[in-house]
Amino acid sequence: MTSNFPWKTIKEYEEILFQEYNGIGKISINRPHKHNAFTPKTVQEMSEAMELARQDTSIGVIILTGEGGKAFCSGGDQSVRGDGGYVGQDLVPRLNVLDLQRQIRTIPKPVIAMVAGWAIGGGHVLHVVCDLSIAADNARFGQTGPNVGSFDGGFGASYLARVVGQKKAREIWYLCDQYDAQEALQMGLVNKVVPLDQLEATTISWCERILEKSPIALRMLKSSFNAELDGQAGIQELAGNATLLYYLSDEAKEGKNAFLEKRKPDFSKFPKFP
Ligand code: S0N
Repeated sequence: MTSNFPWKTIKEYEEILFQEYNGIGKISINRPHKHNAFTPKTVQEMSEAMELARQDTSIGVIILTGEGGKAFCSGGDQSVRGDGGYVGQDLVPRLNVLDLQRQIRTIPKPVIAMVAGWAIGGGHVLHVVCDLSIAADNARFGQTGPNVGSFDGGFGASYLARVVGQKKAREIWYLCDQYDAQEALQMGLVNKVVPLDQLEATTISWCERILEKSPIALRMLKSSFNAELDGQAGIQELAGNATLLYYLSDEAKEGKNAFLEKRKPDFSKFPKFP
């Protein structure tokens, strides 16, 4: 699937592409020969790119995808799965995709999964944890864990159940069936289905519409959606954003300035809202 947009590389990696276009960051798994299955290195590169996208104030929205048009991601690369996790070049077993899932969930910018082809296993969970999912008509979704000797009982089970409901989530995991794009749309697993040749243009168009919106409103909304489900970690995220807003106020600035000026702060002029 060739791109019609002038993406610029932000940083070169071995197993992913990390690019930017007009305030949109794109992180793309580049292992199409394995249906974009991830190794510990793929995940480590995605994590670094996600952090760079977070820190880059010119990026307002991130697309997560896979190269080749035949797969978004087919999960953990089973050929490097060892005892205790997926084994990287340092021979240490890891399941570092869990860290990436949390990054996607907590980065204060919308993350959109652009899904062509297979979104399977741990690759399916990656699209589930994204804020939005746009699917090509060739997309196929499913979990394989109970067939291949694994399971994701974290976001892969609990958040999936929040998205599609308990009965459907249990069906997805217990039967390990594969679902086409229309079925995914019907169960609320994806936001939109488009022909494959319109996938990128549609995703960019959604990103551009999001970029027109207030970044702080989007940030607050993302952490508000998370807070209901994520317990203390969710409240911390939402409260961090409340603190950010408070820092921006004259009232908070008065406290800081008074300290630096070695005087008593005067908060009397600030309204005590009802
Ligand atoms: C996607 C499938 C159904 C596509 O079938 P198709 O079209 O017939 O293509 P294939 O010929 O099978 O594949 C093309 C080439 O790609 C290789 N390949 C595909 N997927 C993988 C993979 N996951 N690992 C390694 N290689 C893969 C094929 O081998 C083939 O290569 P060649 O041409 O050289 O033979 C089909 O490919 C399929 O079923 N794939 C496997 C899907 C799967 O089971 N994935 C792993 C699921 N588990 C995880 O992802 C674990 C990670 C995880 O997220 C997790 C997180 C938290 C807690 C636990 C877990 C956990 O589940 O362990």
